[in-house]
Amino acid sequence: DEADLQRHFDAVIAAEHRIEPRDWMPDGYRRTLIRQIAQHAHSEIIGMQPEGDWLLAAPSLRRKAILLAKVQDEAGHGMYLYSAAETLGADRADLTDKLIERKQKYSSIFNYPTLTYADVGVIGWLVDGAAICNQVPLCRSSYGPYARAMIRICKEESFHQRQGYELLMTMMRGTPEQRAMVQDAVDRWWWPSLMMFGPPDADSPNSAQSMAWGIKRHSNDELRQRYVDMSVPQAEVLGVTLPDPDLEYDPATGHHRFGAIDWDEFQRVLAGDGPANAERIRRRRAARDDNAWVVEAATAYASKHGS
Ligand code: FAQ
Repeated sequence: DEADLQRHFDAVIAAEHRIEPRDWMPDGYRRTLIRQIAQHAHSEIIGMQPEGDWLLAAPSLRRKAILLAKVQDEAGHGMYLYSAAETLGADRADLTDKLIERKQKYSSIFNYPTLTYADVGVIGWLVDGAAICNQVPLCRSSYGPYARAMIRICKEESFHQRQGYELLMTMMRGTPEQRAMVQDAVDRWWWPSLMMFGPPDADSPNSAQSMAWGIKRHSNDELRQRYVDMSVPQAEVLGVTLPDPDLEYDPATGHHRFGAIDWDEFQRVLAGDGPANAERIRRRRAARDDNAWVVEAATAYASKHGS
């Protein structure tokens, strides 16, 4: 009966084994996973836009080839993640509709515009850096298909991060104008990148249950701290200043203290009022609607020829 199934589920979680699609799971566990995996998939797909904006203006053929490969990887990540959500009974077209109708979220970070080519480098360095910090522990998530998708995604994110850092290193060896461009991009992206980890632990309604289920392995604040500690020495090597006068190493804890995050800004962006929210959703809606004929044709073909 249900109590036996629940006991078995609890024992699998306690033993750090994986839950697989055909296993019994509590409704809340399924709902939480669909919510998080869908949000993650939507982030990858919407996340193609800020960098995609530079595909036609990349400064060289080499940079264009690199950027094209990275943006295509992001599409691939979205696909693995939608597949993982489908193993839980979700429907990909329905998830896309929920994104467009703003019933499901995507990461706040992709609601900021990319003003110069340095932004492409900073997205690789900081945004992919934050994504790795958050996602490496998800490779040990209790739900098998999600954990396995994360392994491949993290390998690709590590490469993305290095390409961003390399791009910035190249610009920092360039003209004073190029160095200023890098610093300006860092100034605009640093604080939003800290918000990627989610609200402070005390205001994070989902963390405790998600950690008890082994979906999340660390709290939002723990991962944010790890990211700050990781980024400070990288900023020094690059020769940029992180825009936080309170950022300071604390020898007593071995961690960097940092200034107060503007959580009002975070809430505004989540509510749909960030600099690029409307544009991101408008384009995603247009992509769905303009390409509906492809879906119709493929569906008709599959029903005639069997799939
Ligand atoms: N933006 O209770 P919590 C990438 C929502 S990386 C928007 O703490 P939870 C790679 C949260 O969903 C970015 N919403 O929630 C890339 C919840 O709302 P809900 C994607 C946020 O789930 C790089 C509410 O606030 N990565 O795409 C944000 O326990 C470059 C309360 O928060 C992932 O999604 C935010 N920043 O923890 C692509 C990683 N933070 O659903 C292209 C997987 C929180 O109740 C270019 N996700 N919210 O209505 C996670 O690890 C978790 O879901 C957290 C949030 C840590 C994001």
